[in-house]
Amino acid sequence: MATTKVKTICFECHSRCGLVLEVEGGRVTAVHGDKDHPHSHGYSCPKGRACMEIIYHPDRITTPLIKVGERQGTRFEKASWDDALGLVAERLLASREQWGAESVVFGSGTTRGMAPYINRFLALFGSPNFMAPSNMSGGPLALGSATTTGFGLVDPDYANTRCMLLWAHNPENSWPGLYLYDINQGLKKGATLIVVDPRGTRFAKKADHWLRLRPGTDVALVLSFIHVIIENGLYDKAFVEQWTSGFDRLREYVADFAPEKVESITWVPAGQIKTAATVFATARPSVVGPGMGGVCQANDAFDLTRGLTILAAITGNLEVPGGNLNCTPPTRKRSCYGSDYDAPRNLPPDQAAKKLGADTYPLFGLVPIPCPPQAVWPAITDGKPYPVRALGLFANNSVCAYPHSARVRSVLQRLDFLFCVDYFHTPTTELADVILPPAHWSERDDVEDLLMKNHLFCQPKAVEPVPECRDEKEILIGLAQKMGLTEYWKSVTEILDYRLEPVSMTFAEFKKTGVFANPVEYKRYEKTGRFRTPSGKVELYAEYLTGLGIAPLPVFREPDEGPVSRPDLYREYPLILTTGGRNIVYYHSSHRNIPSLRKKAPDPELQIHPDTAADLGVSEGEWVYLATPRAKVEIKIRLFADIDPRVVHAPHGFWYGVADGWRRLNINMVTNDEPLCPVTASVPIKSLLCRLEKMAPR
Ligand SMILES: Nc1nc2c(c(=O)[nH]1)N[C@H]1C(S)=C(S)[C@@H](COP(=O)(O)OP(=O)(O)OC[C@H]3O[C@@H](n4cnc5c(=O)[nH]c(N)nc54)[C@H](O)[C@@H]3O)O[C@H]1N2
Ligand SMILES: Nc1nc2c(c(=O)[nH]1)N[C@H]1C(S)=C(S)[C@@H](COP(=O)(O)OP(=O)(O)OC[C@H]3O[C@@H](n4cnc5c(=O)[nH]c(N)nc54)[C@H](O)[C@@H]3O)O[C@H]1N2
Ligand code: SF4
Ligand SMILES: [Mo]
Repeated sequence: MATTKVKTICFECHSRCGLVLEVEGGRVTAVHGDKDHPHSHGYSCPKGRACMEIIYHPDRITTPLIKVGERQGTRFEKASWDDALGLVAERLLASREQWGAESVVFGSGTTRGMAPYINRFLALFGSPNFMAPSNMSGGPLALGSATTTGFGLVDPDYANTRCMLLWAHNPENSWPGLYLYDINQGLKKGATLIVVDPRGTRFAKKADHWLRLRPGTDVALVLSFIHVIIENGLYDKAFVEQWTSGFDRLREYVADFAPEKVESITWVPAGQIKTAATVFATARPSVVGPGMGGVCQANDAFDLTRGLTILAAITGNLEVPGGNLNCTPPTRKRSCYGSDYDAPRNLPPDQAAKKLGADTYPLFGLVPIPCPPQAVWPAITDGKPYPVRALGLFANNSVCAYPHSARVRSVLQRLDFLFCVDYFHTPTTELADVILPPAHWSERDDVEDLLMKNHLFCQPKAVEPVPECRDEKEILIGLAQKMGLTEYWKSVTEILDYRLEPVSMTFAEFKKTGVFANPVEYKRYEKTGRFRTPSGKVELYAEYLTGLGIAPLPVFREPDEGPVSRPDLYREYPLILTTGGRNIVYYHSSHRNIPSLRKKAPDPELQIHPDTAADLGVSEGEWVYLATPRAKVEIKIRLFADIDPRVVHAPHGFWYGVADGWRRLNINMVTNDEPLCPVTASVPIKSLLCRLEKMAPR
């Protein structure tokens, strides 16, 4: 049989490597890395290589399903697309009729590129409410850096740097296709590596300087870096003078964060703080590489991301080769999170103002960032600030992904109507009234530009969808038609041509080249004469934020559930718990049902120092209960010497294959969803308290 090869973009994770799929008889038969891809350079990981197991999985949902019998039950019957979409349309329209358009929320997990299509739909329907976990992912980073410099700190130029500072970031597991090649280039050329991480990841262990901090104390540490740099006159004086505002206020403020004092807060020896800060400031160009887990999952996430941005700024590393670049996707307003589609921006002001979260978190009303799930829950349970009665979830396992799972599950049960779009059954789809089966990324045409530096990629489908799965864009088109949203796009081609308009290409034309890049611009502020901030300068002291009730300088806040804030609780729960360090074989709660991947990491494993394990009388491979004030879960002991004896780490996303797995194995049963970061709604899932309890032998 003839084999064809299709170059496309993988979407098993956000790295979006270039892959070449071999196709035979209409099926994907082999997968290779694409050597020509400008980021991944031929790399592929086990998840991407396992995509055939996903596409042709015996459990894949391949027809629409409608719940029958008890609403709290789990019985579904196969339905036609016409009937399923008809039912969804009817229920959404009924909700709008009774409670207003804002009572309907569409949500997505890591969005899988769906944000534009969902937002446009919502705008035409009349709801400002697109929900996503940006508040525990890239959102705080975007907000903290954009309020300081006018752009996100998301484009580190690792390949050309002399010093890389990986802060709460383990790109080897989390973003290999996007960053690994560049990092290795930089390291080969002799760049110094600094890693700030409570765990000895492979990168931490090979770093020149590994700062093993107490989880959740990052803001104190970054303020101490800034202290050392200012105190010793190591900042870029010309840049600070010309391009920043509020330097004197910053200098005065950080005087209080001497390394000796910060050592007692962060557990990082003062000498190490001084050395790392000095190396970072003097190596130049240096680059800050912020993670999205560690820096975006804390009660002071906004302050941390601001602090990191200030660090890059005062050392003269903004928009310079080897520093933190300011890349713009070629499609600009029509990029993945572009303002073109943003539902609130396309609604009348009074309707836009209803965006959930905007009243509590003022910045959310100003920028195209999704509603935090934690702002949606009270609307479902208590009708606050108004009732939300219907929810549609695209690529999101809310019950397992979001903190405090028991609460999330009971919130979802309170809805009048829930529909889910997912490849597989999950503890979330179980609660749905309707389940719709989406096409896999290899089965759908799309364009990719979220966090793709200055690139835009074509993702042509390699094969037709497994019958009767459907491209989610077509699902939305079908739904729009049923609901009379006549202004919605009419075909996938029309959608993709629309997105490509800014680069003057049609999708058919783009397929021939596959990649489009804008040239990287350096020091754009010199050409325009300003940073895109209210003062036109880098806001070291952001006076304008005080008007929104936000502190003008980054404030360190102790983790609310930690040894310092809650000594009482610490006596009962004497271990600090951090969660969700990425594993290369899994994407969040996905992939546990893929045999080749599960084999590599079959169980949730608690990383714990051998001395602590010995003290507690637990040993390698033993199953124990991990308890927090909320609940307890089952987890397997994995001795791990490269962690402070007072800290443990638990992975997230386990549930599959065990009866009641969402309750028994899922770490989010024990995490908390309050109190949140008051500016970004970030959730504190990287620093909590826990204890271990012995289990009767199995
Ligand atoms: N404790 C703890 N919890 C965390 C984190 C942590 O660090 N610690 N991290 C958080 C973060 S940063 C995030 S972003 C969230 C992510 O949370 P989610 O995005 O909800 O997580 P996933 O498990 O990747 O995806 C959910 C579902 O999407 C389905 N899916 C995959 N691809 C597609 C597709 O193309 N279309 C459709 N319709 N479905 C698809 C999968 O089958 C899966 O069931 O988790 C958060 N949860
Ligand atoms: N394979 C795989 N890749 C993924 C994902 C996945 O689920 N699987 N998820 C994707 C998503 S949505 C996201 S948001 C990114 C996240 O990407 P990253 O932020 O790079 O990933 P994490 O592993 O969550 O966190 C990075 C490191 O932070 C450390 N850390 C934990 N607590 C703290 C702390 O308090 N302070 C500091 N400084 N460090 C801490 C952890 O030990 C970990 O090694 O990954 C993306 N890539
Ligand atoms: S790292 Fe793996 S899953 Fe992620 S895009 Fe690359 S091949 Fe796909
Ligand atoms: Mo994320």
